[in-house]
Amino acid sequence: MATPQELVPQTESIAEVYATDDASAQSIAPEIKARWHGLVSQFTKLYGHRPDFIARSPGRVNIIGEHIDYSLYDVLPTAVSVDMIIAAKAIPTTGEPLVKIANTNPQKFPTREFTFPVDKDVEIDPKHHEWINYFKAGLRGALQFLRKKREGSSFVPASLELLIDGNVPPGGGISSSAAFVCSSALTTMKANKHDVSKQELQDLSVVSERAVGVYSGGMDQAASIFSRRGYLLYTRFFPKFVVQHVPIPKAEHEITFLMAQSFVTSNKAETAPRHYNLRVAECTLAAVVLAKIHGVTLEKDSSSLGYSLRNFHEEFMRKEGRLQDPLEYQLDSIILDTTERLSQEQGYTREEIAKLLDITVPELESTFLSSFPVHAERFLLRQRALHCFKEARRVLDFKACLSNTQKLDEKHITYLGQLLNESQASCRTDYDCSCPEVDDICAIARRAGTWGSRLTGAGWGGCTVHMLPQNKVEAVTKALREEYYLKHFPDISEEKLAEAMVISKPSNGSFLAFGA
Ligand code: NG1
Ligand code: MG
Repeated sequence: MATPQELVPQTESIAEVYATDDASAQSIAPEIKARWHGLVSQFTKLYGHRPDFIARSPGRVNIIGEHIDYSLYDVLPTAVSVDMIIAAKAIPTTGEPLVKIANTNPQKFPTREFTFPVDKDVEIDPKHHEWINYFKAGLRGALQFLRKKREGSSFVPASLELLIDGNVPPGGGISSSAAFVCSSALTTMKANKHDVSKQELQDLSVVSERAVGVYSGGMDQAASIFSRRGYLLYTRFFPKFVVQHVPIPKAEHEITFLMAQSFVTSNKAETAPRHYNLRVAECTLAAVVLAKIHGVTLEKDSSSLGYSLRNFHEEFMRKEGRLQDPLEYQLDSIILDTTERLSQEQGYTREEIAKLLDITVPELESTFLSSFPVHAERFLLRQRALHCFKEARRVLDFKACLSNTQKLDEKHITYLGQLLNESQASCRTDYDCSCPEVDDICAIARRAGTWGSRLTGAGWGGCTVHMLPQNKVEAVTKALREEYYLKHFPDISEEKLAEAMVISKPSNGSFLAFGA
């Protein structure tokens, strides 16, 4: 049986690779190495000297477990090979620290310079959406961490010269934002001589990314930081954060994951009050309403609004004396119970929720709906909670199927594909986070031979992921090309088409590179 590596030690440091050391340099995929070398020579041309190091963090694809990380349920993503690499040189600061930040694509991402105060937070204006905001988010989080660590001694952050190169499509559902924030925080740490552990980088990157205005969970950062080449990353958030590397067993026909962009861009910063952040609020409200119905008290947890469905789950099962039961059975009971208790298909108004919680509407708003703007008349607690519990169950089933066998047979594979398809159906109906284009892509891909097809990431556009046999890749990409891309975007260039569909190989997470 393939044995997944047990928990990654919380203190494990970020990997460091050296151009002069064959063994460590070999652990890196050739396409990443080529970009790393190119970036060093461009940096040297731009600033007149070589960078000290390169910090790198990749994008991610979520295989299964959508929109449940902020409810603190387990997810199963992995890093992809597209990434953000930052060449950096630390310069001793005189006066206020100065950041010079350039991009290898200056037309799209113009060069900027800014200073920031030594002892106050770096300012970010989420309303003024600028590419360097994500760098500032990582910088701010890392500096908060370093200030705390060096309390008592006077800490003057280094000034920075930076050159950034990214090939994760922005707004494309594979988390360019986490790649950017994690690599920025890592850059700041290294430039200020702190050897950050993976766990530290995870904690501060999640908080940093919220500074940009989205109340996300921790999945993207975990995948970007902890993933290992060739493995999926089973990520647990409750009761505390742990990860496990899960190998994909052999199968008769080699299993391939294909990512296909919809090219429908959902700008989260803008749509969050009706989409992403509203879902976070709905899940939180479902958790507190269910807790109230069952007479259990929730302690605050690490989710963005402090009360999660996973936390309710735990307390409910504790009350029932069922914490020893397998999680799968616990979830089954909770699904049945929720179907009965949260019966309003049409959703719940603020007044109705306040009444259920025995509080006033202003109290409800100040406790749960004031950290960020939420635009909604009705909150679909039933549908959101049911999606969450059922999706959590599918993650457990998917992982069990991978872990319990050495070789996947036809039956296993059909089952895995079915879980992916059920996840998509639930995202479309109960969670309402798909869109017609994504549904169309999934239908075309299935007809052409995928085992399972679904959206990946936040949805409302973005990216899709497909599980298929290697020998069907050609048929599926051809069908998507003809029936989706050329139909929706008749003027699409060959270059853009090549970017649209990518075979996603589970890749390595963040690392620092030296030399070249
Ligand atoms: P995207 O928008 O694809 O980066 C978001 C969240 C995740 C997770 C997924 C849905 C951020 C940074 N990430 O991903 O935490 O909730 O949606 O599963 O907002
Ligand atoms: Mg993102």
